[in-house]
Amino acid sequence: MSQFQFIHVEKNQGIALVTLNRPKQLNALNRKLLNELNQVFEGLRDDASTKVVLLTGAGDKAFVAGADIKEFSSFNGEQGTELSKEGHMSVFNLIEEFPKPVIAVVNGFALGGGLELAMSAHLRVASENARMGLPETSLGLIPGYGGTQRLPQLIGKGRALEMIFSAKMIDAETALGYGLVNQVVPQEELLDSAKKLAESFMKNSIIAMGFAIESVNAGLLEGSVGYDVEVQAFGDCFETEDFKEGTQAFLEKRKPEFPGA
Ligand code: DAK
Repeated sequence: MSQFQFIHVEKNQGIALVTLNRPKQLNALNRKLLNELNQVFEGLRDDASTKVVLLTGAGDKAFVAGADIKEFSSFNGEQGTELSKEGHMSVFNLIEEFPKPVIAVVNGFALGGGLELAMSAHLRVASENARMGLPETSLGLIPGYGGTQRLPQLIGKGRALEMIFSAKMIDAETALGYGLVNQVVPQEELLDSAKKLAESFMKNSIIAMGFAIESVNAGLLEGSVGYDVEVQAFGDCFETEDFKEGTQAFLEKRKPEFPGA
């Protein structure tokens, strides 16, 4: 599958290793990468030889440091809402509803859209140097790819809101204690540990796992309007002066001064 600019896919004995490959930008998610991710997952869903998917970032520094701030800093409210909706459907929900296990292999920073991507996977293994957070409020935004819904599902409302309000990162041990990741291992053992986990799953029925994923998701999602509210509120953020100041400050490498109100 070398037709992709930002994604590398390697298949071996039932395991597909999907590597997001923009290491100079810490694998930040731009539209092209998200589009490619959609194509990769649609291909793997229909590929009978793939039983389990591992999703990771290139390099030893980052899983994904968020959505590409340069790209989204010029979006308006309508584009924000539209792209958030599109991203939910084409990538994050596709992964969450994927009928075979998807394991996020968190090899460094997983921030903003990067943590949201890791949370859309069915489980997460992390390296000891991994750092996770939702820094969106420091940019005048809210998490717009399901983070307001999936983080409280995984770690509870109080801890989730603390992470969102503080915009601070937590380390891998704290994430393990919160239940945000399933395992923490030294970085050099990360991929092997994730592969061992995948192999242990492959001894059981992948078809049954697909039904389990569907059932677990139904229990959490059906009747929930939270994602719709997030999409709308996320778009509204793009119309605020706080958003303009937050993203400009990042690009100019300075601290933001939010006008508020
Ligand atoms: N976007 C674009 N470039 C990024 C980036 C990002 N998110 N994160 C890092 N980079 C770039 C840096 O600008 C830098 O590029 P150069 O200056 O070298 O050209 C390069 O990657 C290396 O980063 P640093 O030099 O900053 O590396 P450090 O080790 O000093 O710091 C860091 C690592 C991860 C702490 C720092 O890079 C950082 O704070 N990164 C930004 C984290 C962040 O705020 N991420 C965004 C969260 S908000 C949307 C839906 C969802 C979202 C947006 C839109 N739509 C539907 C429209 C989600 C938003 C978010 O994810």
